[in-house]
Amino acid sequence: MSDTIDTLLSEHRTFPPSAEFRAQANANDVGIYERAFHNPTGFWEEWAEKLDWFEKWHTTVEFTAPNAKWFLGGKLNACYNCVDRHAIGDRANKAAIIFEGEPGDSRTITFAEMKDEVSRIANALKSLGVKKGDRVAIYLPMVPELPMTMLACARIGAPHTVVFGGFSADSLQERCNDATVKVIVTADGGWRRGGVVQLKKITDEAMDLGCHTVEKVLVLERTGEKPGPVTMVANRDIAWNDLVPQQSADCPCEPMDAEDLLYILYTSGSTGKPKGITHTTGGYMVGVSATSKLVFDHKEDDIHFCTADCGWVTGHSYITYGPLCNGTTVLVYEGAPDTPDKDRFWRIIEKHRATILYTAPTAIRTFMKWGDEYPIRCDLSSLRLLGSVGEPINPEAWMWYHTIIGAEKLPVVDTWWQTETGAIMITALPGITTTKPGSATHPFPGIRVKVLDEEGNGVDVAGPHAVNTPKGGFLVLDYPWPSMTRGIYNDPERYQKTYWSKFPNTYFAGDGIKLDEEGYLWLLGRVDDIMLVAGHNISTMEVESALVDHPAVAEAAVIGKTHDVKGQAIAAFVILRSNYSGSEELIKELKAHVAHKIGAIARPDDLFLCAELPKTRSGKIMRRLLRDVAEGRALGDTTTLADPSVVASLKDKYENSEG
Ligand code: 6R9
Repeated sequence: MSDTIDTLLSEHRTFPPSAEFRAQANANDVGIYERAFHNPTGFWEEWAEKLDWFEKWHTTVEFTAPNAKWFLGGKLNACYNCVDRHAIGDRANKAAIIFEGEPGDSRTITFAEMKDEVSRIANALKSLGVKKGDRVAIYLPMVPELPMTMLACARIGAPHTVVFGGFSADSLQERCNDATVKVIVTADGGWRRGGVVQLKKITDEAMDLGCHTVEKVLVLERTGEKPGPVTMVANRDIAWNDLVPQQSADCPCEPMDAEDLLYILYTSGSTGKPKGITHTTGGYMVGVSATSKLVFDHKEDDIHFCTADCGWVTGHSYITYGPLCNGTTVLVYEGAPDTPDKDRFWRIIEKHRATILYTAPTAIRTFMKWGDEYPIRCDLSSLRLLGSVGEPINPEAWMWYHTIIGAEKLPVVDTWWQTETGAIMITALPGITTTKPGSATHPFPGIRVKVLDEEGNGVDVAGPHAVNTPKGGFLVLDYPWPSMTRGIYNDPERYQKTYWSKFPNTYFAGDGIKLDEEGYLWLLGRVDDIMLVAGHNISTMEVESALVDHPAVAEAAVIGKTHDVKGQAIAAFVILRSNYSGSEELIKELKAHVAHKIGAIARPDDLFLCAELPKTRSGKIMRRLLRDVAEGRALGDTTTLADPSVVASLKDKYENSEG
């Protein structure tokens, strides 16, 4: 990105909160921004007061970039805050987790039952030799035992590292070795699209590759006889059922220092080995509980359905730690959104009367592609708030979410954050913010964002202030916040280099962003993806949104392809909605549509219709691989792809087409 990002698309639709929603909202006074801006430390302290501490902190924050410490001297336990304090009194018999398995089985676990079960798991881990400070890898399907094992680790002060159940033996091995893991908790398998992901078999492969520090493997039974009994290695593998149910339901919560490690979560990054992002206890819990309460407006009877897997940070912060810390019921689903049919999410909402839905743009665009009939035939009347996370949400996807799922009345909060930030950083507050489709709106109270150009000049943004100096550039943060990562596990140099070296004493998020004249923030995607076309910076996001704006288009991915004259030319990969079929005319029409929406400069040179796009396992489009396809190169690293065959067949078809 050379200087600032040209801002080409504009969006004029606005959606103020309804009077009804505003009246009942946890945050409905815009003064919250001003107060937090003038005294961010005081703002976070107020949220810290709502946690249960064994010992109060003496110093709220110490920050010397890149190292922050929060709530120094304070002692608390994350599991105590998520479980024990709700397991007494009125909430004891309230559902903590409502679980829906892919085959259709469901279970409800109350806070009181959860306290007993988490304590048994914690005692089982202790019996396997896990002590405070030891690392535990969790390689489980999305069943209640996954968040419960995370909490059991937190209970005894053993940092966990959750490895997504779709990752390979190599990935599991690499993570176990980097984190010098002592125990792996896994399952025989997990259900996915009617089949079984054989987690124990993959764990065995990882062990054969060499997980040098792993002593024991605890194996939950989930899929049973399918596809057959697992092999248990003597003196290493222990069946969950032979160990956990026999344990005492009494296990004290270890008093942890606010700065003690709570977990490590690996993020892949586009190149290089995965980074072990660390989070500590006090600041992280303050960040996730405050944002859960204000962004999702959690109330006592809410049922929070977050469709992420606990293998991603979203499942850590907005299934396990944030909602449960506030005593909110979470709805957990194990499987795929199209099993047995494409209405599964909507059936789950209908069945369990979910009130809040938090999902990703990739899912929303997939639902748009499948057609409206699936949600329309289900009763979604229990919903009262919708959230989005993971990628920029195109205005048309936002509108579909609002109209079809939200019945044109529910607030939509688009939340920008990262594994590294721990908690939501840029978002609407549903009782305060007038939203614009496609904009994540404003920094959360207490958060200060900067939009900087290449020279380091730019503007500060805190709260919803109207500005008359729109600006495009890099999203950075130079003010500490409680849930920020404490660094890359065992690699402070890489941490400094990756995030803190582009601008002095400033956290570089790696995303492009623009601030419009009304003070709204628009995420433009990863800066590595931004295109330079005939001297103009054009974000992939803007061209993709112009394409998705066309009624025939369900999903689009746009990249800059090397061009002799223009520097880069735009190539677009487009998935049509299910009721459209491709033709030369449609391709021409789509190119013209982009030129009409944005300007001739953004007209794609190539537009290629395809059935699928290469995505990471968490659903983010991998544009780097599309650049390889468009430029006729051998494909780069495809190990983080959900389905490597997608890009291989795309390459094949692309090379045999006119483009
Ligand atoms: C929570 C999560 C972080 C990256 C981030 C950005 C993209 C996430 C977004 C968004 C635009 C949003 N991202 N939320 N982009 N609008 N609302 O996804 O964490 O997996 O670490 O990814 O995701 O590019 O930098 P993580």
